Amino acid sequence: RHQRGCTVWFTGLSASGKSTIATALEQHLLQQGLATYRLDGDNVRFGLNKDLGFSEQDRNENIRRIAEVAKLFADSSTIALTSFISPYRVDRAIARELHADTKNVDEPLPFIEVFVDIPVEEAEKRDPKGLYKKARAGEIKEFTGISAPYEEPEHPEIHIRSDKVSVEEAVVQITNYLQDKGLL
Ligand code: GGZ
Repeated sequence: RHQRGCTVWFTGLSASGKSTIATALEQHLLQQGLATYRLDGDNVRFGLNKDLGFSEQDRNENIRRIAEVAKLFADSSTIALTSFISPYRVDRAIARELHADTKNVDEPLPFIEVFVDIPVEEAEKRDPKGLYKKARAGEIKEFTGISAPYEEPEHPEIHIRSDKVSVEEAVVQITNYLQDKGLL
Protein backbone atom coordinates (compact mmCIF):
# COMPACT_ATOMS: atom_id res chain seq x y z
CA ARG A 1 0.00 0.00 0.00
CA HIS A 2 1.21 3.45 -0.87
CA GLN A 3 2.36 5.64 2.01
CA ARG A 4 0.21 8.67 2.83
CA GLY A 5 1.94 11.90 3.69
CA CYS A 6 1.12 14.15 6.62
CA THR A 7 2.64 16.91 8.73
CA VAL A 8 3.46 16.35 12.38
CA TRP A 9 3.72 19.89 13.77
CA PHE A 10 5.67 20.18 17.03
CA THR A 11 5.19 23.33 19.09
CA GLY A 12 6.67 24.30 22.45
CA LEU A 13 9.19 26.47 24.26
CA SER A 14 12.91 26.57 23.56
CA ALA A 15 14.46 23.56 25.39
CA SER A 16 11.08 21.82 25.69
CA GLY A 17 12.43 18.78 23.82
CA LYS A 18 10.72 19.31 20.43
CA SER A 19 13.78 18.57 18.34
CA THR A 20 14.88 15.64 20.51
CA ILE A 21 11.47 13.99 20.20
CA ALA A 22 11.20 14.81 16.48
CA THR A 23 14.65 13.30 15.86
CA ALA A 24 13.79 10.12 17.78
CA LEU A 25 10.51 9.85 15.89
CA GLU A 26 12.34 10.35 12.59
CA GLN A 27 14.75 7.51 13.47
CA HIS A 28 11.84 5.23 14.36
CA LEU A 29 9.99 5.98 11.10
CA LEU A 30 13.14 5.52 8.99
CA GLN A 31 13.69 2.12 10.62
CA GLN A 32 10.16 1.20 9.47
CA GLY A 33 11.20 2.12 5.93
CA LEU A 34 8.92 5.17 5.85
CA ALA A 35 9.82 8.35 4.00
CA THR A 36 10.14 11.17 6.49
CA TYR A 37 11.80 14.58 6.59
CA ARG A 38 12.49 16.82 9.54
CA LEU A 39 12.39 20.60 9.24
CA ASP A 40 14.01 22.52 12.07
CA GLY A 41 16.00 25.65 12.81
CA ASP A 42 19.24 24.12 11.56
CA ASN A 43 18.01 23.42 8.04
CA VAL A 44 15.44 26.22 7.68
CA ARG A 45 16.51 29.26 9.71
CA PHE A 46 20.02 29.12 8.20
CA GLY A 47 18.70 28.66 4.66
CA LEU A 48 15.24 29.44 3.33
CA ASN A 49 14.49 31.75 6.27
CA LYS A 50 17.90 33.30 6.92
CA ASP A 51 16.38 36.73 6.26
CA LEU A 52 14.08 36.37 9.30
CA GLY A 53 14.62 37.17 12.98
CA PHE A 54 12.39 36.85 16.04
CA SER A 55 10.03 39.82 15.88
CA GLU A 56 6.34 38.86 15.84
CA GLN A 57 6.19 39.66 12.13
CA ASP A 58 9.27 37.59 11.29
CA ARG A 59 8.00 34.64 13.30
CA ASN A 60 4.66 34.86 11.42
CA GLU A 61 6.54 34.66 8.12
CA ASN A 62 8.89 31.94 9.41
CA ILE A 63 5.94 29.74 10.29
CA ARG A 64 4.04 30.54 7.08
CA ARG A 65 6.96 29.44 4.90
CA ILE A 66 7.61 26.34 6.99
CA ALA A 67 3.94 25.36 6.70
CA GLU A 68 4.08 25.73 2.91
CA VAL A 69 7.22 23.59 2.69
CA ALA A 70 5.86 20.93 5.08
CA LYS A 71 2.70 20.76 2.99
CA LEU A 72 4.75 20.08 -0.15
CA PHE A 73 6.62 17.27 1.62
CA ALA A 74 3.33 15.82 2.86
CA ASP A 75 1.89 16.09 -0.65
CA SER A 76 4.86 14.06 -1.89
CA SER A 77 3.73 11.24 0.48
CA THR A 78 6.43 12.04 3.02
CA ILE A 79 5.87 12.35 6.77
CA ALA A 80 7.00 15.94 7.42
CA LEU A 81 8.14 16.68 10.97
CA THR A 82 8.43 20.36 11.89
CA SER A 83 10.12 21.49 15.04
CA PHE A 84 9.70 25.22 15.68
CA ILE A 85 8.46 27.13 18.71
CA SER A 86 5.55 28.48 16.63
CA PRO A 87 4.36 30.55 19.61
CA TYR A 88 1.34 32.22 18.02
CA ARG A 89 -2.01 30.43 17.87
CA VAL A 90 -2.99 32.29 14.71
CA ASP A 91 0.14 31.07 12.88
CA ARG A 92 -0.51 27.46 13.82
CA ALA A 93 -4.13 27.88 12.70
CA ILE A 94 -2.91 29.22 9.35
CA ALA A 95 -0.54 26.24 8.99
CA ARG A 96 -3.44 23.89 9.72
CA GLU A 97 -5.81 25.62 7.28
CA LEU A 98 -3.17 25.50 4.58
CA HIS A 99 -3.02 21.71 4.90
CA ALA A 100 -6.81 21.50 4.54
CA ASP A 101 -6.78 23.73 1.47
CA THR A 102 -6.92 21.74 -1.79
CA LYS A 103 -6.36 24.63 -4.21
CA ASN A 104 -2.90 23.40 -5.18
CA VAL A 105 -2.99 19.72 -4.17
CA ASP A 106 -5.24 16.69 -4.82
CA GLU A 107 -6.50 16.07 -1.33
CA PRO A 108 -6.40 17.59 2.16
CA LEU A 109 -3.22 16.67 4.03
CA PRO A 110 -3.43 15.51 7.64
CA PHE A 111 -2.00 18.01 10.13
CA ILE A 112 -1.15 16.73 13.59
CA GLU A 113 -0.30 19.32 16.21
CA VAL A 114 1.97 18.03 18.98
CA PHE A 115 2.23 20.25 22.04
CA VAL A 116 5.56 19.60 23.75
CA ASP A 117 4.55 21.01 27.11
CA ILE A 118 7.01 21.98 29.82
CA PRO A 119 6.68 24.63 32.52
CA VAL A 120 8.88 27.58 31.61
CA GLU A 121 10.74 27.16 34.94
CA GLU A 122 11.75 23.65 33.88
CA ALA A 123 12.87 24.80 30.42
CA GLU A 124 14.86 27.54 32.10
CA LYS A 125 16.52 24.99 34.41
CA ARG A 126 17.55 22.91 31.39
CA ASP A 127 18.82 25.91 29.42
CA PRO A 128 21.20 23.78 27.27
CA LYS A 129 22.40 26.75 25.22
CA GLY A 130 22.34 29.39 28.00
CA LEU A 131 19.69 31.36 26.09
CA TYR A 132 17.28 31.79 29.02
CA LYS A 133 20.16 33.19 31.06
CA LYS A 134 20.93 35.67 28.28
CA ALA A 135 17.26 36.54 27.94
CA ARG A 136 17.02 37.24 31.71
CA ALA A 137 20.09 39.44 31.41
CA GLY A 138 18.45 41.35 28.58
CA GLU A 139 21.07 40.19 26.08
CA ILE A 140 18.41 38.50 23.92
CA LYS A 141 15.27 40.55 23.30
CA GLU A 142 11.82 39.07 22.73
CA PHE A 143 12.76 35.64 24.04
CA THR A 144 9.81 33.25 24.10
CA GLY A 145 8.55 32.53 27.61
CA ILE A 146 10.59 35.38 29.12
CA SER A 147 9.96 38.54 27.14
CA ALA A 148 7.81 37.27 24.27
CA PRO A 149 4.60 35.23 24.43
CA TYR A 150 4.00 31.52 24.02
CA GLU A 151 0.33 30.86 23.35
CA GLU A 152 -0.42 27.31 24.44
CA PRO A 153 -2.42 25.12 22.06
CA GLU A 154 -6.01 24.63 23.24
CA HIS A 155 -6.81 21.51 21.23
CA PRO A 156 -3.59 19.83 20.08
CA GLU A 157 -3.99 16.34 18.65
CA ILE A 158 -1.21 15.19 20.97
CA HIS A 159 -0.14 16.65 24.32
CA ILE A 160 3.23 15.58 25.70
CA ARG A 161 4.41 16.60 29.16
CA SER A 162 8.07 16.47 28.26
CA ASP A 163 9.25 17.01 31.84
CA LYS A 164 7.30 13.90 32.90
CA VAL A 165 7.61 11.35 30.07
CA SER A 166 10.72 9.96 28.41
CA VAL A 167 11.59 10.61 24.78
CA GLU A 168 10.78 6.95 24.02
CA GLU A 169 7.35 7.27 25.64
CA ALA A 170 6.68 10.41 23.63
CA VAL A 171 7.56 8.58 20.40
CA VAL A 172 5.18 5.75 21.32
CA GLN A 173 2.42 8.28 22.07
CA ILE A 174 2.85 9.84 18.61
CA THR A 175 3.22 6.60 16.63
CA ASN A 176 0.12 5.15 18.35
CA TYR A 177 -1.83 8.20 17.25
CA LEU A 178 -0.53 8.03 13.66
CA GLN A 179 -1.30 4.31 13.52
CA ASP A 180 -4.86 4.90 14.77
CA LYS A 181 -5.37 7.46 12.02
CA GLY A 182 -4.05 5.08 9.36
CA LEU A 183 -1.00 7.20 8.69
CA LEU A 184 1.62 4.50 9.39
C1 GGZ B 1 13.04 32.25 21.04
C2 GGZ B 1 15.15 32.12 20.07
C3 GGZ B 1 15.23 33.51 20.10
C4 GGZ B 1 14.15 34.26 20.66
C5 GGZ B 1 17.06 32.75 19.22
N1 GGZ B 1 13.07 33.59 21.10
O1 GGZ B 1 16.53 26.45 21.78
P1 GGZ B 1 16.87 26.84 20.41
O2 GGZ B 1 17.39 28.32 20.33
O3 GGZ B 1 17.70 25.98 19.58
O4 GGZ B 1 15.51 27.13 19.71
C6 GGZ B 1 15.17 28.50 19.65
C7 GGZ B 1 15.08 28.88 18.21
C8 GGZ B 1 13.65 29.31 17.90
O5 GGZ B 1 13.46 29.42 16.51
P2 GGZ B 1 12.05 29.02 15.88
O6 GGZ B 1 12.20 29.19 14.40
O7 GGZ B 1 11.63 27.72 16.37
O8 GGZ B 1 11.12 30.18 16.51
S1 GGZ B 1 9.68 30.63 16.04
O9 GGZ B 1 8.87 29.43 15.77
O10 GGZ B 1 9.13 31.42 17.16
O11 GGZ B 1 9.82 31.47 14.82
C9 GGZ B 1 16.36 29.27 20.22
C10 GGZ B 1 16.70 30.30 19.19
O12 GGZ B 1 16.00 29.94 17.98
N2 GGZ B 1 16.29 31.66 19.50
N3 GGZ B 1 16.43 33.89 19.57
N4 GGZ B 1 14.18 35.60 20.74
N5 GGZ B 1 14.06 31.48 20.54
